[in-house]
Amino acid sequence: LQREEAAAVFQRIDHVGVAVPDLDAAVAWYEQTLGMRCLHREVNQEQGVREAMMACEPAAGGGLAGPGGLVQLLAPVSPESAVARFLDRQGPGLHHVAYAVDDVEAESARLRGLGLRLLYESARKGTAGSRINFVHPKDAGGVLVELVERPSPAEGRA
Ligand code: V0V
Ligand code: CO
Repeated sequence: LQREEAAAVFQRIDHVGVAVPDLDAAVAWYEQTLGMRCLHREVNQEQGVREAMMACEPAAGGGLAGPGGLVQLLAPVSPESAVARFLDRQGPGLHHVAYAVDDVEAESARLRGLGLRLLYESARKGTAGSRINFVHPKDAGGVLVELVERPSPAEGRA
């Protein structure tokens, strides 16, 4: 793998995921204590989460890709969800790092070709119309790595 090639596909950090037991309490804490803003809330049944996207500063243009970066607060929707298991095992805290890529299927295939385990055969629905897949934390230095393909502006903002 060429370093230039890897740098070209992992474009930037899209967001950092944080597991929390109580979403409303966490949103209030990030707003009131850290001065961050909640840009978006969503329930994703397939991923088993209620989530909130918090921005470090008012995003230029109001989009989800604010220049100050995003923290995704994740609370479980059921005791069987991945985030519930995480909270049971290690308590609240850093859960994943998500990187923006142009083409989540192509990037998943490239990483699979290097022998990394991708969690899904094909990308699934993520926040705000994005397509997502994950690299297993055991194949990524102990970090759950998310790949995010944002919808093009034309199809986005559903
Ligand atoms: C588990 N492990 C982790 C981890 N979760 N290590 C780092 N970060 C995490 N988040 C470790 C765990 O401590 C074990 O280590 C090992 O991996 C295997 O654990 P396991 O018993 O198989 O753990 P499970 O059953 O909890 O499964 C882990 C995976 C699961 C990653 C496979 O959490 C999963 O399917 N995640 C993908 C879906 C997800 O996380 N959705 C929520 C975000 P030892 O003890 O063996 O050393 S949704 C989202 O981000 C959205 C919607 C979005 O951004 O748009
Ligand atoms: Co995420």
